[in-house]
Amino acid sequence: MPGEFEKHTRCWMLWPERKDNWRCDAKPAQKAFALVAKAISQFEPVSIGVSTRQFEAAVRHLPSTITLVEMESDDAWMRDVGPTFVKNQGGDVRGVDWGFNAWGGLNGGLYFSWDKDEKVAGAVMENQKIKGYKAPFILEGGSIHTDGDGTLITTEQCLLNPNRNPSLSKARIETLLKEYLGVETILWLGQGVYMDETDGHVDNLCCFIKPGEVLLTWTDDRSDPQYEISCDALERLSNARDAKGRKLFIHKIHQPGPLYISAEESRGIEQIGQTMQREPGARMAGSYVNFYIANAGIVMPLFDDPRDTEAITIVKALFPKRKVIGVPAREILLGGGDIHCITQQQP
Ligand code: KQY
Repeated sequence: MPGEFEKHTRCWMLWPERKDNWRCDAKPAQKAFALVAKAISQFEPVSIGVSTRQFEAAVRHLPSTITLVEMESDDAWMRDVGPTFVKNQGGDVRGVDWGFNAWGGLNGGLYFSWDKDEKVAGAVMENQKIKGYKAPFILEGGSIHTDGDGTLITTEQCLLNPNRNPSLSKARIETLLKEYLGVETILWLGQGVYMDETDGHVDNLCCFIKPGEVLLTWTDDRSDPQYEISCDALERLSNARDAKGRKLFIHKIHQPGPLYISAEESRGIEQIGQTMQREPGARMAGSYVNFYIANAGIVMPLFDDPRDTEAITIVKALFPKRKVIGVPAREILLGGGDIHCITQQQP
């Protein structure tokens, strides 16, 4: 699995529409997704899977340079329901189609059912005429990051969660990750970002900038539950060696907020029985690490927060050769994830 910072042929997204996850008929989320797609399309082609019902709305929001592909899904998290692309030495690309259970199935999953989501990876590969491998276990793309040089980072909270693959041991999961992604070393972090509804996806906590360098979400506030989580991750990363025997260089980026759902935002979501409830005052797992690395750019979430300026400065310094575009992303965060979670790079 190449690092995200390696060359892409395109970026895949899905169009949001479910009213029980996106407020006000998903209109504000659609605007935010369109801004993300337009920003990424400055750097690489973008394809978006859209349901038949939403096709006209998507056409209205998006420039014709963005390709719309008719595709059904249960929600809009392409990182998690799309294929994870892998590439061999000869440059052949294949997709890995993981099992998906809406982040926990009937034991803490976020909605029921997820049968349309399960078909998204296949639909993307078919669209691109790319062959794939069907992996016999549950995994979401947001729960892994690789450096393209043999190392993968993930969290115990997610991959060892009994609501994912209860019959698989840690050792068996490591073997499967090695087989399907061609990695040699797995670096296990503990928990993901505080209150992350995915059971701690690594893509909200920590990512590779390049082989040997990671960026970790941080807080200086010792009274914030995030402090312990980030300290634990820092310690594990500081003691780690990657697949090439390197010690990691660890950069920190301070979290925004903390950010909470407002009463108005909560009111705008249609509360239907089988979907996660979004109560006013609930803390959101906001993080600047949840950005997308495009070919010559970075598309990063902003939250209209005092920490935004510092976050942009850090990301610009880490990626001096890429143009950094900040996109207002609170509406995406309200749905439970962010820019990285709604995108998937195709090498
Ligand atoms: O972290 C991600 N990769 C996805 C977030 C999904 C949230 C579902 N409501």
